[in-house]
Amino acid sequence: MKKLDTTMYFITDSTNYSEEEFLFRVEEACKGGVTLIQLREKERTTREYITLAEKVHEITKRYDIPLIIDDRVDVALAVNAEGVHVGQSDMPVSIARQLMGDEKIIGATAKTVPQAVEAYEQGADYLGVGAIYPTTTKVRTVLTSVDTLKDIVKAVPIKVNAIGGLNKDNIYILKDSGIDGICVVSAIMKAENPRVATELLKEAFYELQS
Ligand code: TZP
Ligand code: MG
Repeated sequence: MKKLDTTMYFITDSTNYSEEEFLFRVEEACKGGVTLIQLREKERTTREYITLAEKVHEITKRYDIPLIIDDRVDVALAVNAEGVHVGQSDMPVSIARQLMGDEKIIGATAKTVPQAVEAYEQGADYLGVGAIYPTTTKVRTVLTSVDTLKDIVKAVPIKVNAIGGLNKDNIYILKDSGIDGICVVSAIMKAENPRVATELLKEAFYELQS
């Protein structure tokens, strides 16, 4: 696996966009400097998921940004994506690791220290922890406190990203939390200009880390 950079992790949501507009936005985010991209599709058939993933992968490869597929190891393998992300009700990390091999990136969702430790022990490369703030993105989640986030950072040696309702104006609460990066959907996906939004968000995160 190439060195994993989770600093500015963009998770997509194609809902409400034409394919053309969606792919344009993904490419603009690439130009803005996202370091990792997750294709997250909840409504599509397997065939549709694969077709879209191939198109997104064509873009991300041009920018040398690893593509992570949400939930579906089969889709990740089918398009030779760089990794997969599994939640608590998806395939266990240990099985995903067996199927994907050692070279691929495996991410997991964790909301508690025991979940984080389990995912790490089973072979996860990074964790997404949240939701830190309430979110407008369609997801079944509960809020995770910044204290729990900090405990998770201390409990595992892998990368830990915060997620949920994050934008450039509210990430200040993550200062000194020890996280490696942030995951965002709306802050980039729904931005008037996804490229500029990515640049500003990245700048805000670097400022936070300094
Ligand atoms: N998991 C926890 S919150 C969330 C996911 C997938 C959605 C985050 O979306 P947004 O738009 O950045 O709040
Ligand atoms: Mg999932």
